[in-house]
Amino acid sequence: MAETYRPEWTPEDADSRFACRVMTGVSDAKDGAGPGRVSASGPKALSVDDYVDGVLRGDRMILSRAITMIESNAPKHFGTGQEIVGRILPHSGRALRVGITGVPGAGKSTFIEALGCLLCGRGHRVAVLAVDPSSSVSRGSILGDKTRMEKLAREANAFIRPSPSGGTLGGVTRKSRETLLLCEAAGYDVVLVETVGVGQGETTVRSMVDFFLVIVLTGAGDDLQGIKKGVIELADAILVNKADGDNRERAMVARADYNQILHYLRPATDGWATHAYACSSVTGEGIENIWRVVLEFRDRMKMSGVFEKRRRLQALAWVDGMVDEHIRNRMARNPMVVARRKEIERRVMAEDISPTQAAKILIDTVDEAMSLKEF
Ligand SMILES: Nc1nc2c(ncn2[C@@H]2O[C@H](COP(=O)(O)OP(=O)(O)O)[C@@H](O)[C@H]2O)c(=O)[nH]1
Ligand SMILES: [Mg+2]
Repeated sequence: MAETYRPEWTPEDADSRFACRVMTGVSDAKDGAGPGRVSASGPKALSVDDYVDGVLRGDRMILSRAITMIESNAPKHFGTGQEIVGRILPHSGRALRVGITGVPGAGKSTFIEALGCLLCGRGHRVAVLAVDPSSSVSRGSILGDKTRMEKLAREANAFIRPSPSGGTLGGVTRKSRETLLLCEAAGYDVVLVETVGVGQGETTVRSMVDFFLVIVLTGAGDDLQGIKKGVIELADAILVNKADGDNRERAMVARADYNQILHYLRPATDGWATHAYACSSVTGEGIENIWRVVLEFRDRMKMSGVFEKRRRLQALAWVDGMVDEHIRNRMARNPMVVARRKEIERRVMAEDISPTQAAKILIDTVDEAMSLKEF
């Protein structure tokens, strides 16, 4: 019974002497973990078949564990994760995918809760995902404030999943995309993807959703400066939130201002004119209307073929992303490349060689490793 396993947080370069090994415990229902909860000794290992069947059945516990597998940075989980994704892929693609961005405090989580509850009430199954490529640096997780979605979290037809933490931008992007596909295979027909309006979040999310919504605020005078023009250009709709109480009038003014600006911008989606709308995520006013806009977008873009074409292009970007990530991981793990990289770092810092020379040396090392099939 001396079975051990290598925990996910074991450093990637740790060899067999790495001290930390975890004993596989004994599952015991009497440990107080309660039904449906993972006991302290850890969950029972599942086969790929178990994962696939569980996800397709809509089993939330298994869906969560499959996502954890996909998010794992441990090389041995990667293969299993990819196998699961490959198997569920034919069952994915059926949800309407909506990305939501906005500066912190704009009301994204509150809006998602209001919209999510509305949609659950209409019989939809709603998955909420978060993408935060900056979290590895800032350690701030946007759905860490899950409490803000208390009502939605209680809905049997809602599934809420925070952002995968750590890893490269490419890694976070792939993991989020694959999580989205798993949710679809599990029967969620609306996927809402939240991202913070900082860093690479918006472009990442734009690359995996059908409709992209930018939530904005009215504020003291600087209404329109607060938001990057580049983000507005990605939007299929601008939503001025917090249009309630004293703020209602100002929200209407901001909406009109945004509409004026949008008039001069190239729309994000061919054949669709991006407009600004107002809502209150607290009173619920305007929430139904924005959903109507999303549905109209879906119907019209499906009719014109733009919807399908965007999805194909996104699939292609996914392929490129996976290859990039794979190559990066290989580089990070290859002993030859790692050793050379350390040496280069020293020499560049000492201005002993130029960045161009340094890059050439490293590239040659990668080429050499590849030809030795060590890569
Ligand atoms: N009055 C009002 N407050 C709101 C509205 N939406 C969000 N808020 C508040 O704004 C704050 C930030 O909201 P949150 O959803 O966490 O923003 P996020 O950072 O974009 O996710 C919270 O205190 C919310 O209660 C709204 O429509 N009206
Ligand atoms: Mg939030």
